[in-house]
Amino acid sequence: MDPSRLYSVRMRASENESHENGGKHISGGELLSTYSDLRISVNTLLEKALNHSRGKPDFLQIQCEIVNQPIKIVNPLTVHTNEVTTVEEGHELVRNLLEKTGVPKAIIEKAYQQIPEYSVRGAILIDIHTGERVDQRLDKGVRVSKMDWQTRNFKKWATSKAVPYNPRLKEALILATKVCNHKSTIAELCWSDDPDYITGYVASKNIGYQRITQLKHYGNESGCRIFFVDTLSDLHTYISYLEEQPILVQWEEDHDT
Ligand code: PML
Ligand code: MG
Ligand code: MG
Ligand code: MG
Repeated sequence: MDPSRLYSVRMRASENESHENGGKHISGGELLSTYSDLRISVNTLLEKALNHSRGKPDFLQIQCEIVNQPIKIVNPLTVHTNEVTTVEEGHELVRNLLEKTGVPKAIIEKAYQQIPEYSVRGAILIDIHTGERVDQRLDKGVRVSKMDWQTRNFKKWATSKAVPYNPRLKEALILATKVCNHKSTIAELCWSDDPDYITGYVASKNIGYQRITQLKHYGNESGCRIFFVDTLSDLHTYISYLEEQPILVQWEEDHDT
């Protein structure tokens, strides 16, 4: 990849009108591409939008934009898969892991009480001291963007760690790695809004990317993505890191801890 000419390629798809007109979110996707790979890259995201378990989109947008800022290279978070036998056991583990990252118990419970109220496309930001949502982005939330992981390096990493070449894991791990790389992020909690995918995760710089095999029941289309943040002196700078700072995840064996 020639890092001097990378394009950010973004896709979003919805049903019953566009997202801003109240349509149902179907799919979103992000990648970084060279100019010569743009056709393939656009096609990858087009395929993702057209074959989706949440439905067939009637609004679909793919946008390509040159990246002008310098790209930061980041080592992937370490991955661990926790097998659980019930959704309840899954959420018990979420609570334990979040506490380990430094989110107080009371704030975890407050966040859980708020989850059913959210129907947000992106992520919501919760302050770990007050338990209040601080992003002010309503139903849009914050969309983490401008990030990727070159296929060859991802495959090398996956083989070495005996992790499956799961594109979903890859996308989520890229996002979690970017989010947890910022010092104001204490932890991320996520599970998919896709009815056919029930594995989710808790991630932080210290505990890594902890997959949990059941965080909802099949058929459920409610997802969750929360970033627990330490008091942000500058919300604008934090959100602009998430949306604008280009990140390439790259596994360097010697930097692996
Ligand atoms: C999503 O599908 O939007 C999130 C998937 C999170 C879990 C991915 C994994 O580690 O399997
Ligand atoms: Mg998505
Ligand atoms: Mg790629
Ligand atoms: Mg989804």
